[in-house]
Amino acid sequence: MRIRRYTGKDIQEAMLKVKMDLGGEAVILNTRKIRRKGLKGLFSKPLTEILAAVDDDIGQKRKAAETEKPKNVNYEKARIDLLETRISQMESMLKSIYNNTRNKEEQKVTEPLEEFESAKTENASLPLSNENSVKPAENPFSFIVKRLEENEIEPEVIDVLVQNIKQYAGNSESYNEIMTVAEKTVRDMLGQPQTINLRDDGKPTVVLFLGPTGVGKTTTLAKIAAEYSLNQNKKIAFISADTYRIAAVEQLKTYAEILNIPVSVIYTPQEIKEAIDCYRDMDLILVDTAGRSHNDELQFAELKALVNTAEADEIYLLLSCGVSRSACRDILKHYSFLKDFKLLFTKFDEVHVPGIILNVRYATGKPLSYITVGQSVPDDIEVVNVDSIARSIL
Ligand SMILES: Nc1nc2c(ncn2[C@@H]2O[C@H](COP(=O)(O)OP(=O)(O)OP(=O)(O)O)[C@@H](O)[C@H]2O)c(=O)[nH]1
Ligand SMILES: [Mg+2]
Repeated sequence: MRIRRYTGKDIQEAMLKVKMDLGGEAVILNTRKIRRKGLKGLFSKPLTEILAAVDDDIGQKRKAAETEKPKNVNYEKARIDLLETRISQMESMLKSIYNNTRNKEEQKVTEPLEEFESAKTENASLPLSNENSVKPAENPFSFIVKRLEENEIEPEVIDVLVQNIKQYAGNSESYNEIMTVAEKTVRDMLGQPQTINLRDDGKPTVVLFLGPTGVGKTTTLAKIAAEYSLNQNKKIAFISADTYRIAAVEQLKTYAEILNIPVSVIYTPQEIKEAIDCYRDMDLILVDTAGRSHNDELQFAELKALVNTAEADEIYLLLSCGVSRSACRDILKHYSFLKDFKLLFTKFDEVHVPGIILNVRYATGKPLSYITVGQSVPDDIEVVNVDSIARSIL
């Protein structure tokens, strides 16, 4: 048995060295992170060390074979082996993701009661001990209510959910069945997310971003612009209606420059029509608005005038996931003058509970859309994943 240590900047590099030296038959005895010696080590990333062994017989045969082969062929072979291993790992990962998604899709298309029935049959085929092993000691409804409360769901929403779950679950006493129904009920309440619906009559789609100060309007607009211009090859223009602060216009102009998107700045609500008209050859016009305090009546009146004059195709109301329930109720009251809008939640990365999403969705009945998960433009934005939110709420 030959035992050797190999180091690399990561596990892949160290494994490549093991394979090159000992071959595919090598056994990994241990892996650990180590630091380089001396001062340098304190400031650099740790290395990965692998302790590997190979049977002497195999080692001898390999040595003999090696002398017959040129060194670089050997190196290439090891690289190919490693790549093959990685590809097969990726294949099995993709397969399991595909199977999971397919199962969820199949669940999604079934009606509540049908799904409940199918959950019943699925669970019936499970060994009895399996169901018992996941069944908590407490009543499933107490558990559900506790989870909803922990996620800061409004009491009124909890009542509605529990009523619906009871209705769909009938007289079932099975924990698994009730939880399946509960998840489906929360998913139904969240509804399907809707993203920007581009017009198909050759005219640009005008989208307005509204929301409290600092919620992330400008950053989110830049993320969406990047997606549509870089990935979907759409022609985009920005309009900044945020003239309260010079810095705000500059912020948008910086994104516009990076993305090579034209910007115009308007100073009164009446100018918006003209600005939209200038961009009639574009696919998408994104309008950034000033973060106005909803407690400032004058500023808010101007915002209402802007909304009325713009006649935008879509309006996104941005809300930070970190806002308290009472502040959120107050914000929604002020924006209740909006008729049609979609809900866009920001700063999801800063919270631990997604309750606000369900609360606001219930209170407004408006569709969910995107969710932002960090400060990075353009990466930190996603379409709301209703399944994962429902799962995490329960
Ligand atoms: N952690 C986190 N920070 C975010 C997110 N989105 C935006 N921010 C940060 O929030 C701050 C305000 O973002 P802006 O885009 O300027 O917000 P705004 O709504 O345009 O602000 P006003 O124009 O002043 O009303 C910036 O520091 C952003 O980087 C997010 O999803 N997560
Ligand atoms: Mg802004």
